[in-house]
Order: sequence, then structure tokens, then C-alpha cells
Amino acid sequence: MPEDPIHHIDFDKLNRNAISQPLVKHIYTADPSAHVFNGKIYIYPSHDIENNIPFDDLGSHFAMEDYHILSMDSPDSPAIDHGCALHVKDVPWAEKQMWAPDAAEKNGTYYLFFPAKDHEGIFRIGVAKSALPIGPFIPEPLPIPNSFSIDPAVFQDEDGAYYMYFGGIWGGQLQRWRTGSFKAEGEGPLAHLPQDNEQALCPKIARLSDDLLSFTETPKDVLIIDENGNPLLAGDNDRRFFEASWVHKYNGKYYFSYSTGDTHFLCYAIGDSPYGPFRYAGKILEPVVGWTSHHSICAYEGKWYLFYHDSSLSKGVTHLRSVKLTELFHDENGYIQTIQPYKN
Ligand code: FUB
Repeated sequence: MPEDPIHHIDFDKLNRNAISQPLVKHIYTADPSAHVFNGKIYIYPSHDIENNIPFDDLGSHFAMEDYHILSMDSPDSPAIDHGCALHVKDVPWAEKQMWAPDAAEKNGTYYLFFPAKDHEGIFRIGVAKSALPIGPFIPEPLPIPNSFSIDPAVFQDEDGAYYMYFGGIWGGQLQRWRTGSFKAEGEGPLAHLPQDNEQALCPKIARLSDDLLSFTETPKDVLIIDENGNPLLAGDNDRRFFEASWVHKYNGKYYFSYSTGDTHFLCYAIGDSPYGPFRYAGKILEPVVGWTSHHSICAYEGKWYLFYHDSSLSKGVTHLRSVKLTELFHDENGYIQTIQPYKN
């Protein structure tokens, strides 16, 4: 991912104009997956770290090694950092790049779902369990069978079914699985992507087993369609899926939200089934400072909140991000009001 043209930004002014401030400032955090467990908000973020790895379009400089869970008594309360909940050195199958995680609760056990590169350099998705929402989490010895790519998001439907959405293109490797098996890297991050006039790559969905440790089905495409019912095209960079899947349910409809990556929007699409198809419905968040945008949407006491990140605290260093939150509004027709992260 290319570095931002940050030299011209007045960060003091930008931070004054930001609609919200970092939830914690003593560490860098990103990719926040928020859940309410037992009346409290728990945030499962990536833990960004400084490193000397050169920037590239594979995101190699996103070299995270562990996860810290944050909790808040309410959206207005301070966020507490509960320390290291899982470290890559304790995951037998994983070598590096502990990217965007998510969590779920079932029958009093908490599950942390996380992507990491295995010892062959292939992103897989793992699971770790804990009796507490803040960990420490004990990892399974192997990744989820048939898992690949990045950014797991686990959605619990009202009927008790759990689904995992996942995938991300470029450094997230989704395009390397187009034929069903992994095509080795070496030809650059854009190799194996569809042409602009071909259908965009789809995020994936798979229902989870009762123990939440495996898929019950071969992952399926999550289709995002346009206003005419046609799948979004790969060249539709302002609207097509890049990474950062999330699903929430509002008034009986399923909202699939995601990042458009190289155009830096958070967008959403609405459907009638967890499997989709989802019809593109608009933007949730305009671009933030930093290349990536990644979020979750969570209800707390009848209000909805967007958890997101930006790189304003690090003055624009794209792999040193900070988690923030702001209220999110659905209008009377169920459309989400687009959020401007900085006031004019
Ligand atoms: O944090 C590493 C990667 O950056 C995530 O997996 C992506 O969604 C992007 O936010």
C-alpha cells in the first residue's frame, strides 16, 4: 500500500476538526471489531507497531504481532487496555502479520478469530478461546480448515447461526484463490485480479460449526449488486469490495459493509439473507487520514455506533492507526447517513 501524501497536512488543525478522538493513545490500534458482552463494550482491534519494513502494496509493513482487547463501560467512558491477549509466538501455525480480528461469544466461551500468515506465507484464519472476553486466548493448534485470506467478521443471526465473512484483495491474497487453490506470490500484488470490465472479486461467507471451530460448508461468494441487479465490476473502484467485511442487522435487513481499499471509502449494501445478494446502498465513511479504512457497527442501548480508525495520532503514518468511535444514524428508509470524519 503506497504511503500517503501527508507532508501538506496540518495535523493540529485536522485533530481539532476530527469528529472523534483516539480511544487510547498509549498504543496504536486499528480494525476495531466491537461487541457488547454482558452490558459492556469490548473492542477487538489490531495492535499496530513500528517497524523498519519497507512500504509495499502487499502491506508487509503491517507487521503486527499480538492483540490487545479494549473495553468500555459505555460509548462515553474511557477505554481500558487489557494487555496482550494473544501473541503470534503462541500460535503454532502462524508466523507473522496478525491482522484484523473479530470475536464471538457462545455458551459463555469467547472466541477470537484472527488472520495471520502461516509458515508458507499464506494467510489463514485461526481461532483462539477464552473464558473471558478479554482473554488470554488459547489458540487452536491449526487454522480453520479451508480458511484463507484475511479480515474475518463473525455474525450471529437471531436464529442462533454463526457465519464468518472474510476476504481481502491485494496483500489480503483473495485474488490468489480465484481458481480454488493458492497461486504463489512473486508476480506482484495485482497479479490474478480480474480485468476492470469483469465481475469484482467477492468477499466470502461460510456458516460456522456448532463449536465455532470450523466451516460447515465450502466458502461461498457474497455478491454485491448495483441498482440494476448486476454484480459490481472490478473497475468500479469507488464501490467494489476490497477488504474489511462486517454485517449488522437492522429492521430485519442484513447490512454488509466493507472498505473499497484504494479509494478509501467504507460502503455498505443491503440484503434479505446473510448470504446476500446485497444491493449497494452508499457510503458510510468518507476517507480518513491513512491508506486503510476498517470498521465495525454495533448497537448499544438503542443507539448505533461506528467504530473506525485513522492515522491522525501518528501524523499520517499509515500503519500506525488509532481506533475511534462515533454515532451512526439510519434514516427513516433504513439508509445510513454518510459520516464526514473531519469537520470543515
Ligand atoms: O490491519 C491490517 C489490514 O489493514 C487489515 O486486515 C485491513 O482490513 C486493513 O485495515
